[in-house]
Amino acid sequence: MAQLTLKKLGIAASLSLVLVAAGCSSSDSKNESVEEKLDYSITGIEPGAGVLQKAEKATEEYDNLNGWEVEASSSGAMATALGEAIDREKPIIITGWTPHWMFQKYDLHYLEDPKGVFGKSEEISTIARKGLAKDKPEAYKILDQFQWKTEDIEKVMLDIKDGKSPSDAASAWIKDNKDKVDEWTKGVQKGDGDTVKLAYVEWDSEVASTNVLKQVLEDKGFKVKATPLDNAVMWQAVAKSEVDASVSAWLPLTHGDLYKKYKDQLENLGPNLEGAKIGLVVPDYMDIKSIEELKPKK
Ligand code: PBE
Repeated sequence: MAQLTLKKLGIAASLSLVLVAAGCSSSDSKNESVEEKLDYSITGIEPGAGVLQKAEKATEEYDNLNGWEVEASSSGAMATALGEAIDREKPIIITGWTPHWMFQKYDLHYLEDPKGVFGKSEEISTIARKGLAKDKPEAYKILDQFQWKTEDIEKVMLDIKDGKSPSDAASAWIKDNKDKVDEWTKGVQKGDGDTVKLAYVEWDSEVASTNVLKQVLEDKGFKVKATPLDNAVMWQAVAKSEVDASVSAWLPLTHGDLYKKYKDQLENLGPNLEGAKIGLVVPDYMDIKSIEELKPKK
């Protein structure tokens, strides 16, 4: 009797093991397509970001993205999701951009975009309120002369990612790049405690650039107030002269709509960084090259 019970239990136990194993393999099946594993979803960032809006446009313009969703979140949450996916070699598609530390930390590539929804090459531009050149000519000169390269900004971004505070990362870069900073401040008289108001959005690239510029201005004797805003509000703040300037304007495409709306109410000082880019980005272990390869939702 006792033996029988044990035997029964044994059967029950092995049966449930089989069931558990079957359950596992059906939810984590090798047969599941990449699209199913992704749940037809693209990991996005802040709703106000140009790249997020373009990703939404892509789901409309590419027939093969029928049924796909772009999940808005934040730049930080996107970076965490990317890191976790990479740790487990899981598929993920993010809304990405260059310059960004993620390309130095991980092996990633942009998905080809044959329809050109994400544009080609972008520039990060400096925009200023009307009248700044007259009101604060020395600060204006620094803003106008500020320009650097992808490797410069990525160095600052990577330091921040690796734990430095944005202001420590900015001072370290400034210390190592005196020649570049000298170019930006060439011919500039000392600011006499004038306050310069900068607006930016808390994207990793803009945190880096704004912190560097803030310190360069402070080193020249200006007081700087840097205010993080939502993207559309940042553009509006410059247009309405509520702030003096921003180095976070992505053109021609990423913030093209905002530029069109406000271009007569502000001044475009031109690119501070060339060769920027936005698009859909995947880890290299995902065997996919183009947006067009993705399958629509069944
Ligand atoms: N970004 C970073 C911004 C511009 C800078 C690509 C996330 C955007 O998409 O609007």
